[in-house]
Amino acid sequence: MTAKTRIIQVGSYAGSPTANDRLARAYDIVELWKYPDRKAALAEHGKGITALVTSANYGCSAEIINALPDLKAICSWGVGYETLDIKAAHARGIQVSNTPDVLTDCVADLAWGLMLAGARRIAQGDRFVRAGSWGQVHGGIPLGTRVSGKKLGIVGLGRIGEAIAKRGIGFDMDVRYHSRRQRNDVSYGYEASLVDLAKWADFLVVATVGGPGTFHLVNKEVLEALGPTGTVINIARGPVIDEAALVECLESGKLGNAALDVFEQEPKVPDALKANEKAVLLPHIGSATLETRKAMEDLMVENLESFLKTGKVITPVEG
Ligand code: 8YV
Repeated sequence: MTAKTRIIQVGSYAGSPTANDRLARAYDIVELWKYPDRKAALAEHGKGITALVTSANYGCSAEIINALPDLKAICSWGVGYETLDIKAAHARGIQVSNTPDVLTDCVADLAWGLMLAGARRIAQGDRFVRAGSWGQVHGGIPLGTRVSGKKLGIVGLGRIGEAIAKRGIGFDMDVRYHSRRQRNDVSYGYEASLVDLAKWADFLVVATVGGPGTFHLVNKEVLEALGPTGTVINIARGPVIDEAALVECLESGKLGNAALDVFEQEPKVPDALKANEKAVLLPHIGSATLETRKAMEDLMVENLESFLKTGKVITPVEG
């Protein structure tokens, strides 16, 4: 029997029911999260290790990369990679893979769930019924806002942004977007200024990448431009929105509603948001369906296997 290949696993795949067992069956895993002193663990077990698996939330820092002299591939579970030090990896010729495409539809669906939940007060209505507050009169919570036929602004027209735009057309919405560059392969209206997009839009969906380049891109000025009848939806990364400004705008009535799957300091959610009926709050579940989590796991493992067999990952992160 040949010995199993030793790989490093940065964190436990709690959000992917079979990934830990599947990896453990096929590989000799160094379970990095179990060591209180990661540096010492890497020094003791890292030599000769060529592949590492991680996720969008655990990331892979330059500290880990530098502690692994033989590392050649980092295979991550998740599409976002702002937590992985791509520069440090590429400087050493280390390939990095993520899991694009397989989660696009489910994340776009959740953006829709949030949009409808915020506008039509679905979460608030559910709380109202559970609290036993519903009397005989129809309704009993404040009126919501129509979604169909409204103006949908999308921040970042990548794979997920485009899937959200497509769904907007199904809701007879007028769709425009803002991104660094205008795309010439789509017919949606382009706004070079995010403030102008927010002024125009009824619903502003944040679908851009995270990281320093988009930190607080949606600031007070953008939220105020969206205005008292506007709703901001975020399925991207928490830090893209200035959360303090968001709380202030919701409380002062300068912004209508917020529907959020991501937060600046997950899993911490500001009490002011929890207390606000105009906010819908979810625990980062954009990709959290059985089908998508399985597909993410498969693609992460396929990248790893491909690297070990052919020396090349399948879905490399460029850049
Ligand atoms: C994960 C994600 O749900 O793919 C990503 O970048 O953010 C999500 O798919 C997340 O990493 C879990 O916390």
